[in-house]
Amino acid sequence: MYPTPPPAPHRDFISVTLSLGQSYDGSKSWRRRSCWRKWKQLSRLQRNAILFLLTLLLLCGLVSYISVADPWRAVNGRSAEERKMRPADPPVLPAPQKADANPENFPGVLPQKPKRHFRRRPPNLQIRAPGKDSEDRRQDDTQRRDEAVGDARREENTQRTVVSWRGAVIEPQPGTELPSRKAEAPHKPSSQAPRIQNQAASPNERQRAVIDAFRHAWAGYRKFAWGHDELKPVSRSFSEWFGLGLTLIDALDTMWILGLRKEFEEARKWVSKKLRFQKDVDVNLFESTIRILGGLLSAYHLSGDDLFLKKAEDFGNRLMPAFQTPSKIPYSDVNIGTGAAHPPRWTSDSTVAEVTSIQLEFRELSRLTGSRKFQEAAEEVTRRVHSLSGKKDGLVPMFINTHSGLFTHMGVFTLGARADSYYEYLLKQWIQGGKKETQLVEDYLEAIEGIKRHLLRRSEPRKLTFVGELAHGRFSAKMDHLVCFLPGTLALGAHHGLPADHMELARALMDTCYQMNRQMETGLSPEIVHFNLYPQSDQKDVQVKPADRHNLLRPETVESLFYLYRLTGDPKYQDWGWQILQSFNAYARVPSGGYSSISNVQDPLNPQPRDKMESFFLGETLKYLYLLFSDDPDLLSLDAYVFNTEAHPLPIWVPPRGA
Ligand code: DMJ
Repeated sequence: MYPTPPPAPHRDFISVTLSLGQSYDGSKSWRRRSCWRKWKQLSRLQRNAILFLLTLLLLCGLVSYISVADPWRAVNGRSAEERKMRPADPPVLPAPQKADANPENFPGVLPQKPKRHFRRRPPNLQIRAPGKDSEDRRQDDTQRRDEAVGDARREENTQRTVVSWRGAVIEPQPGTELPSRKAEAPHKPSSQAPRIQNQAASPNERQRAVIDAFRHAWAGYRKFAWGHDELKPVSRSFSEWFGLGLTLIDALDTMWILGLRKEFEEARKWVSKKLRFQKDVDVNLFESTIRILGGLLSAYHLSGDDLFLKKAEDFGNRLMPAFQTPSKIPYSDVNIGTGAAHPPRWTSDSTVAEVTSIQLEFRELSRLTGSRKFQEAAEEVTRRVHSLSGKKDGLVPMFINTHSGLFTHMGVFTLGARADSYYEYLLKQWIQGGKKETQLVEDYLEAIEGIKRHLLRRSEPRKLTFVGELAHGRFSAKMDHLVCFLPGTLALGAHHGLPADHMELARALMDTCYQMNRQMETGLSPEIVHFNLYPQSDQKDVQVKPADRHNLLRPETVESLFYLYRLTGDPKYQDWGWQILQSFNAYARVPSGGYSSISNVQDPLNPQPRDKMESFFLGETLKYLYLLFSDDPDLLSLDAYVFNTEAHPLPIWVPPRGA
């Protein structure tokens, strides 16, 4: 028998009494009828109160289920692979500033501690607010970190775009904002600015050797080429390309990172007093964007000095006429004084890598100034290139016509000159924007599959994995030294959640790039190599044609060594970089100051200096070497910064405060 029901309670308060006596037959229908009768007997107030209570209970249940279920799934439900692909913790960067904001008003901010990769050491670079005592700073920092984490969580709950690629599930980085939305709502000036001062850790022995190399290079530039584009170290003179102090601007952030404050201040004075863009001079859109615009933006971010942002905005404005073409694919050149833009004299084509490797800088300029036009112009190019036909499994041709907007010279595919940084910027824009712009990463992933399918081979006898070229269906075992950016880019992608086999490929290609240096008599890579594909021959793996024996002090091998060491912790990568630095010192260092590109990497007795120090030697090569020799993953953390193709670090975006 069912127990006797309790007496009906006193009705001064709202209650529900369900009598279960009488002719109970245990059937469901009886229970339904009986409940319904009781329900009808209740007053409207009682019924509303019950409904309200039930709804409340339901909501509480739902909320606690969600909060328990998510971590539970994360712990138990994920496959090992999925867990590997979780994006890094959200970086925290200061909100952007308006160009006219007063730099004195911007105290610094510590970025959120990113996930550590291998070793724990005190950070070398600290972002500080000069003039504030450390206690204030700590409190401010804690508060900002908390707020930023809160922002990131809120964002995570509202936006969850998932990119899916051949079984890979890549979640967007939480806490970042879609660039288009950012540009729509110009940012209010922030009370924060990033400032990096490396007063904390003293450089180790190898880093000191890089500083020594930089000082030597800088001494030559300062003495013989001050304010000019490039040093000619042998003839102790200079050469002009744009007439804009290219080396000086390219080297600004390197000086900051290496802690060369006196040199930085002197260069800053030149930028302030002498750098004028109102000049009747043609500049190459790509080269000037990655070196000058990128250099100024990065100097601004590291120093917090508003001068650099003002210069960047001025320069960016002067580049804009390049985008006024029938197709919206920009011309290669623009006159920054007159605003006349044009393609090269011999063609109306632009280079694919050039028009697709200006986006990081233009997007960042929009973010900082609140002016959308830079970002819109650059992203229109990305959109158009994305939808073009003529690709081969994600691989792009090398030229694009500025009138028709179509690819030209179809059927030739390379990861070297004219195409290289197209692939690099697909990945890096995706990272910059917080891993939400799925089209970018999908194009990148497709291209990597295309590389594997069409361009990857192994040499003989050492079976080095290399990336060759394809011309109208014919494979060529030729690889530019420029392609050595790829191991680093692949490793960076794997770090940000892309498939783990990208890291394996990165390691294999890194070995090859090292061998391209190692197998040369000077220990320095030539500009182009050809790989031997024939097992029976007595040839070496790496072969060089006489016309390709030069070395321009390029950064790509040491750039990738930096990423590989930072992301794996394997010390062999540092050792390899150390060997390369020794080789630069042995064969490219000019006693009176500066380093020179050389004509013959196979002749240590006469490497034939070419009398030119490219600006990227200071902007990239020495910077990457210095970072390679650092054991501190917080020194320009890869979770907080993305390096443009000229090694200028730009912040990974976070949402503006209070958004
Ligand atoms: C640099 O200007 C950049 O790294 C660019 O992406 C390729 N060429 C040089 C360095 O080799």
